[in-house]
Amino acid sequence: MSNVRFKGIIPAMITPLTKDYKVNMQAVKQLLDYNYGEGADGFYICGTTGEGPVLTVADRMKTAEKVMEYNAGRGVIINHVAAAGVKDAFTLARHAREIGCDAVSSVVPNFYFKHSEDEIVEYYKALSDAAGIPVITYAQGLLGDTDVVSLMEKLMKIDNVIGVKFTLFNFYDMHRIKELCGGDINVINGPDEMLVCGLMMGADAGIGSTYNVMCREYRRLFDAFSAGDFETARKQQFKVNKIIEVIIRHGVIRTIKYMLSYVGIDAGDMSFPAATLSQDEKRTIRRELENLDYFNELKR
Ligand code: MN9
Repeated sequence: MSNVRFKGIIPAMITPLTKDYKVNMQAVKQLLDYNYGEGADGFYICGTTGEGPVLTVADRMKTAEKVMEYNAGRGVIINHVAAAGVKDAFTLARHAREIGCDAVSSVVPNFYFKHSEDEIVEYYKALSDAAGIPVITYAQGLLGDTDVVSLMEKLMKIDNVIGVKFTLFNFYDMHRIKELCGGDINVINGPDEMLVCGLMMGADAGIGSTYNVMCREYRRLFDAFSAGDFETARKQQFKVNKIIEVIIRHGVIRTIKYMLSYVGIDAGDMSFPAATLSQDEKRTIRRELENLDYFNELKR
């Protein structure tokens, strides 16, 4: 079977929270329904965007279970399981298999200590053993100065490891990774603001935070690219980037959560101790989005 299992547009699901920071399952369901309606191919859950590493293991399991139930086979579910304690990550990985997730994913260990290339390889071996389902590794800032191409070459030798979510900004490296295993490697673009670059350099799919609120636009981008219509793909990228600028300026997760209220989804605030958006900030965001003509389009 090909390693390239995941293609298309996969929102990195934000995790809706109630006022007392419990996961709001009703809003999880709404979020899935909404994004499938906008053309999503599946979801990446409990990642950075989903605040996974700051939720309790119990909350992560419950969220994953509910996602699997509501998803009802409509798309793929990749469950990010990294935790500060590796035992928790392995527990979450086993659980992901039990509930039928399509894959697990994990940033490199650890959130506090820098590990050598060999140690990172050992981690993914143990994770793959625990998971027993496909594993998407993760190239991002925690890698520090580790050579990502040589690391990926080693990781791809591990059973179950099928690819990488690439959230670095060196697309030359991305392409060198895509050339590994004769191209039989699932490379997934991380930076939403450069999805078109990632696709051009060989990415098979995109996983992104801002897809939660602009899935339809990314769908168009991806479909245009797949049809060889690079000019339309580029225009779509420039269109979403105007919104991304607003989102980044006001804080990615909190702004996306706020924007979801436009489509009737109460995603709440970011986990404590992140500050909630003030009424003033909300007004500013709304004004900035209205200036881009996006607000009305989003609401439809
Ligand atoms: O999942 C996200 N990266 C991280 C990918 O969370 C580290 C991106 O979607 C960014 O949030 C986005 C905005 O910079 O590109």
